[in-house]
Amino acid sequence: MAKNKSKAPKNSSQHPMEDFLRMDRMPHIWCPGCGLGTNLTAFTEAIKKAGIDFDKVAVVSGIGCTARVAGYVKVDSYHTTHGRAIPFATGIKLANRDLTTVVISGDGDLFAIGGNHLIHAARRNIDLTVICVNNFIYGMTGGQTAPTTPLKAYSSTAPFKNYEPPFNLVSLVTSSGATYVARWTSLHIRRMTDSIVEAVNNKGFSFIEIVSPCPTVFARKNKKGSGLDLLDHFGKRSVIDHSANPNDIPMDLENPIVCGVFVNKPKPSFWENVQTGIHGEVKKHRDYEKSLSQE
Ligand SMILES: Cc1ncc(C[n+]2csc(CCOP(=O)(O)OP(=O)(O)O)c2C)c(N)n1
Ligand code: SF4
Ligand SMILES: [Mg+2]
Repeated sequence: MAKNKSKAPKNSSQHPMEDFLRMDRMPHIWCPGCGLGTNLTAFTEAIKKAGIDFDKVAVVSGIGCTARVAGYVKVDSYHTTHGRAIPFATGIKLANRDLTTVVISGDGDLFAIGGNHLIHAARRNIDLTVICVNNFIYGMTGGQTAPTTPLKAYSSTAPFKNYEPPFNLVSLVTSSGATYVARWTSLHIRRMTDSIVEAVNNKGFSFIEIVSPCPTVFARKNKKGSGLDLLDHFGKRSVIDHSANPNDIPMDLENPIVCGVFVNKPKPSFWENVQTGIHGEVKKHRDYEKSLSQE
């Protein structure tokens, strides 16, 4: 792929990320201490590191605080409707196969309203990278319970605690067929960056969960302190174990947050399968027609 056209800052007053952000959209809406700025930095660093031209990247988001990323990156980007980032991205990828297509969205967007699209894109091994920022809650809309809210956590819709077990995101996407699956926290900046490089290079469905602090809603409702306190908490609780079975590493409030790359097993993507299949079938059909004309 072509090298990206990133340059060093032109002068000392230029922000180091100016080449990759829509500066006319600044200041952003994210709260102080939110993990989203760090996660976005890791993403842009990863694209630079992968040597991918930013003109060859498409970013697609649904709706939510995380989904605002689509409005801030200076690439072709689409801020779609709630839960619909994956079908939108699938269309982009199938029509423009040289575009590195990345979905960046929240846990609620991708696993609640968008859950069906997600599991089927994984099953089909569509060549997408999906980065899910898991802050355990619907951040943008005021902290309602999400499918990721830990058991016995508080939310604005669970004032007496949540009694629904959460999804284990890495287990769900692995069993659905994803060919690259990783989990990191916003504290693991370098590992997260390297993982995004691997994910965009995988020619199939790649999924990265980023466990990320939401100080304004999740931490406040659960008395977890500031964004920095949450990062400290993630740092103390996380362990890296690439050999962990995704089914055995649920996310809850007490146990270790097991991070790592759990799946990296490329297999033919949906497009490759269709191409191979259609070429074979067309040849069979032509051979058959030829045989008829020779009778
Ligand atoms: C069809 C529809 N239903 C509900 C909403 C309201 N809504 C907007 S964002 C959101 C939740 C976002 O949560 P998440 O994806 O976890 O993102 P976060 O804000 O936490 O980053 C909801 C329910 C909407 N915009 N459209
Ligand atoms: S509400 Fe939470 S997720 Fe949204 S910007 Fe604020 S801290 Fe971040
Ligand atoms: Mg969320």
